[in-house]
Amino acid sequence: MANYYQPEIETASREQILAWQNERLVKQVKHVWENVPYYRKKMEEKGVCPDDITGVKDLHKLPFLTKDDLREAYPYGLLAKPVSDCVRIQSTSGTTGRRVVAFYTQHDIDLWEDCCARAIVAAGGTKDDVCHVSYGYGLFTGGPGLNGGSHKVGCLTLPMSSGNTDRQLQFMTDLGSTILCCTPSYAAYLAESIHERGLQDQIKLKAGIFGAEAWSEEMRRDIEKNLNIKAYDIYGLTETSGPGVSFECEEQTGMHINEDHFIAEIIDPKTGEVLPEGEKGELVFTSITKEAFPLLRYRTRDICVLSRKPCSCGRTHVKMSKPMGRSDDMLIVKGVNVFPSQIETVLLEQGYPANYQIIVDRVNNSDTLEVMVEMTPENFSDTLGKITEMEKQLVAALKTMLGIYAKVKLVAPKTIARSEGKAVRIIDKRKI
Ligand code: DLL
Repeated sequence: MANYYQPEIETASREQILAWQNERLVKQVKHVWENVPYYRKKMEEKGVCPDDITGVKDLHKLPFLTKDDLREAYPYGLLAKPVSDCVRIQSTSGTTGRRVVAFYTQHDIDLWEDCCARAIVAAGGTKDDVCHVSYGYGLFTGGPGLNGGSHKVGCLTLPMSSGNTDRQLQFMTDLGSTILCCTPSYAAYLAESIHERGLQDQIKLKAGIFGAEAWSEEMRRDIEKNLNIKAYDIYGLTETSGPGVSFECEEQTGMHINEDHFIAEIIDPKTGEVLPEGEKGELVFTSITKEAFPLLRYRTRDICVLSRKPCSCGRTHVKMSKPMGRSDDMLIVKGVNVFPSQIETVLLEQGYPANYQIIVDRVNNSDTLEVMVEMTPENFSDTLGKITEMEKQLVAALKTMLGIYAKVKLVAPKTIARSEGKAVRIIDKRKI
């Protein structure tokens, strides 16, 4: 028998959900029109005003919002409430140029935490659970989001953050953690560490809530087997609050989108045309309850499929498939968003040419990032010590830019194959 955190919402009739969406969308459009000059200008440019939006059927009339808009309006240009009404920011990893800062009122945080609480309850969580949160805390939304959800459910919350595996395992065994929240790659790594240390018998985990990066069904089976748990997917992005935009139920056949807070559309990424249900395309979200940082028709760049097939769990909210890729060149490595342009910026700053290749792989369930770079005729060296020194400098500069370790391999000038068409900059060997 399924458990719900907010049963009347999670199992509401389709008519009820549409009624909520219609009413909230109209209100949200007025809110941004009145409070965000940036939005008003975009709407005026498209010849739309709030009176044109009478419900979800008119959504397609609104302009799209993109990451470029967020960058242009950075930092306060899309804020729809006075700063004095905001109580928190969260942000994505990335350089200043790419950074996304999301703002929250206390009400926004409250609703976000409800969404995360729904995910925890769907994974079997109750107030008797010990919820071990190993997503990063701080600017990243993973830790704070699941932490808040866990409080709402009433679980004993362990705000572990990521890293320090010995400490993770000590708390997990001493306090009897029953639900693990982290990236799937970290879950796989923790599973391996548990087996290496022979701690299997001391682990009480029953469920895991894993997201923030792509993971395959194969990886799910491995984690479930190695940790002896049921592994649930969770999706979200900083722009729309963070984790909890959608989450898996016990059926494990896609993630229910919290449609009382977000309207989802699938569009053709090339033409922007809205696609019918069941077709694969780019996911677009409109947040209809957020006060401080509302998004109208935000293009996520995540490619997926929506399904309204009835779900055996009793939830009525639409399901999205696992994201199957992206319509831009963003890579997610160890849960961190990496743009090839960031890597290129570092290389050019350090005096290297833009002849490079980024190789991403998954070794022992953990992502690896390697950058192969050509030396220039000027800085070329065939002395091992000198090359090692140059590689070290680049590793440090990349770490500063990306926040994660990237292995660097320097090669002789003109070694990397030139392509006749678009340069092949990224080789992603992960099977997803
Ligand atoms: O990753 C929020 C999050 C935290 C989600 C914890 C789930 C758990 P960002 O750092 O802004 O936010 O990255 C958002 O990550 O557009 C997707 O491309 C990817 N992503 C998030 N969840 C999943 C998932 C958080 N379950 C970007 N499967 C999104 C595949 C995911 N990709």
